[in-house]
Amino acid sequence: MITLLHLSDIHMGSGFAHGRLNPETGLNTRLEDFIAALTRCIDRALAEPVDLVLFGGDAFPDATPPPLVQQALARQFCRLSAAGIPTVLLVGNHDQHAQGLGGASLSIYRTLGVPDVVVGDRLETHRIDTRNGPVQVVTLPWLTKSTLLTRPETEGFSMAQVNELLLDRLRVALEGEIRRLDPTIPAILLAHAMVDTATYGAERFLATGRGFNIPMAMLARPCFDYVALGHVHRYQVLCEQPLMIYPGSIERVDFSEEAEAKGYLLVQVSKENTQAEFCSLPVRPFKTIQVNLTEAEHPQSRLEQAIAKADITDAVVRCLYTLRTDQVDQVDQSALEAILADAHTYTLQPELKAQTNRSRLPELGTDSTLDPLSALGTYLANRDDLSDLAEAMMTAAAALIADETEVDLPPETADIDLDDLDSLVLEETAHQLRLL
Ligand SMILES: [Mn+2]
Repeated sequence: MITLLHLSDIHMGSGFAHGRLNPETGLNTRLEDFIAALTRCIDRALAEPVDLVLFGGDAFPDATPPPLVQQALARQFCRLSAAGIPTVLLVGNHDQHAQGLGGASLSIYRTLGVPDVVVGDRLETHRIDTRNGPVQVVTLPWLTKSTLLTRPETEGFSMAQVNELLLDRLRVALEGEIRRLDPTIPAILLAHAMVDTATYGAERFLATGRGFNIPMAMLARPCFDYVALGHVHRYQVLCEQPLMIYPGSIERVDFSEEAEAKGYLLVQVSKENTQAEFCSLPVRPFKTIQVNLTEAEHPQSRLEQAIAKADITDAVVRCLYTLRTDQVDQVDQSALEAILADAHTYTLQPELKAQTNRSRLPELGTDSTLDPLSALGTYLANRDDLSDLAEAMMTAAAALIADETEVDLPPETADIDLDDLDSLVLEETAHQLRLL
């Protein structure tokens, strides 16, 4: 039996806006929180000690973390290396560099030849000798179109067709790895992917790359004794046989993770019966206080009551309140700030209730016979702030409506790599245009 620790989605260096400067260390307190969470994971791996550590991808918010952040992560993983605990670092979408292949932020470990560290930046099977015997780990990093397909192969294809083609290629490539597995040795699939049956988390707001969903059945293969996932920030068990789990992120990246438990998994892998235990981490609480003051007779005391009721000590707090324009003078911000002083950090986010509905352009009216391009043209003609982009938007919209995937954009957008454009968003725009 192999005991392993499975963690994922560290995102070290993100969410600084929710922290403050620690005058004693000169560091943002949220960086310190993320370091503390990772340190606890590594402490546990060493204390057990586990035979293997699997990291499911997304080490940093992007592939070029500042040296300080890069070092903070390396310092923790090097403790595993020093203890002789094999570690697999999988490349997530946030670790990939837009230019070139491979995980720029993680491949440094391979370049330096850090002992017992394996970098999973392609679909590959690694045979790893642990102190409790050998194990096979198939790494499946975040896939993009360029990982499995060349540009000419996808020319003239719609996004849906490209996704189909990608899945076909993946099916064949994964089958190749599976057939080469030794059935007498425990086998694990470590994948950074959006599995179609997962419940979404913050990752859907964070991902800028073009990704695609993988059907669960493609990964839930009986040859695997455990399927270790990364990418979705919410802890969830997707499948029991084989056991397939997203451990989620180890710290809260933003408010969308307010209610989620954060932690890592301790997994006992065997050919007969794999068991996993979710171990929660004592991460910093996030607290949303939401109050509608528009009907309140005494907005200030109503707001103060709501804050007093919430457990804000050491929490990252946001206070969202709606009020009428005539109530603005009745809210004393400095008094609120005094009450919120026990919070780790806080933001006050007042929203004025609109007195009138937003007016539509009369030209757009309710005339449903207007074609999408004319509608977009009318809209742009009324938006002086978009005049620089108007021509490019019209060209792009026309191409999208014609279902063309290659869009010739004007020179001012030439520094944008088309592969980085989230064409799903563009497609969505096209759909909305059709609905105008
Ligand atoms: Mn991800």
